[in-house]
Amino acid sequence: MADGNTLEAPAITAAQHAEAMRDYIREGEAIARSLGNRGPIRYGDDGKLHAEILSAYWRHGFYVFENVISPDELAELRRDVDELLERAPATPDSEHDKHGRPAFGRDFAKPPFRYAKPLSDPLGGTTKNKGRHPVKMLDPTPNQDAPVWTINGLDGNLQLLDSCLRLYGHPGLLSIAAAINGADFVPYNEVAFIKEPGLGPSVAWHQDGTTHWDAPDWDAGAHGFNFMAQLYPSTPSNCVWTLPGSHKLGKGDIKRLVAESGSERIEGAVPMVCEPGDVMVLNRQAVHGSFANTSADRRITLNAGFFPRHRVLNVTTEKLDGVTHTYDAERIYKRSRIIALGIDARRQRFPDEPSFVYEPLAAEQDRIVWNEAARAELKDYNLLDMYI
Ligand SMILES: O=C(O)CCC(=O)C(=O)O
Repeated sequence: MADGNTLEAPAITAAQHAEAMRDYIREGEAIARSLGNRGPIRYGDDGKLHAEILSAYWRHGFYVFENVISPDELAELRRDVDELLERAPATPDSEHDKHGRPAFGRDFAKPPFRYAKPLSDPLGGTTKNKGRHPVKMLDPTPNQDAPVWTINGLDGNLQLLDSCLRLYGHPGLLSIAAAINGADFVPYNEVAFIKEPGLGPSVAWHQDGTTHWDAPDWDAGAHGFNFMAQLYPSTPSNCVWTLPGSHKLGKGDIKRLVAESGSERIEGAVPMVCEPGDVMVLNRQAVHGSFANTSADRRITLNAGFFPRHRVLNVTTEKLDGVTHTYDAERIYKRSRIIALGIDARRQRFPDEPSFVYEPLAAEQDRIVWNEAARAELKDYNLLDMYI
């Protein structure tokens, strides 16, 4: 450790990086599988999310819900994401996709595609994202045939792909959001993390929350949670790792954790391994991150995040890009309508599935219809994203 922000590390190859991860992966995966925080969505006699699930979530800060997405829905999501990626600008500033056609998404207010250098760490040890990623991760040298850029994320999933909007209205997932954050839960953003084999960059260790750490009524759920829906195997080499229980301990000292561990491989952290179609819930206060993907396996994760309403109502703060916003009731109402749109989009596609009742908008749900006019309104909805 030279200055506390960077690891003193000589350039290493992707193969050496994978080798360095071997023991860490074996130990971490064994712990992860022994925690008792994975299984299908289950309900108690009261019709609410089973108390055992909630208790395991609050104990560890994450839970893996297995087999949430059916094989057909999963195939649709994968196909849609693949088609979208084919249409992405060939480089961050290009007007054309890699096939020479006009690229998709140049007309959105926020670029829908995020790019990074293969196996790099774009955030660690920088002041980006309000400086919440204090330590730089190892950035192995990519193989010689690697492209200059890799797409490592999407922003505003719900306006990019109808299949994402339909998944957003999933009754099981929304019932989990209500169980964790309360029936008046509030959405904040929907993004995707893409880690292509041999290319996917790291996401340096961090805690998501940026506002409520010193609040007198701070608690283990103060900054909400993220759903992370897995389209491909989420393996110890490509997945998000977390330090179980760290969501309960307040603002952690990541520099110290890395220093004490002697490397970026924080001791006690576990990989949140999932099968395709699983959806995990991760507390935004948990220490978490992902390593450069030097494995042969692709990971694509669809994130959708939610806050408890009372934690965001009338908060004025900077988003990660440094711009200040106030989240008043009007802003929350507009942003929450997207949940009702997702519920209707799903109802149209799966008419036999009981729909979720989103309490804040239950009286209006019948009038919130997914159609071409709603699609036009959805455009640039992510300008209303919120962040605490
Ligand atoms: O998916 C990943 O690699 C990182 C996800 C993450 O850090 C987040 O959602 O905050």
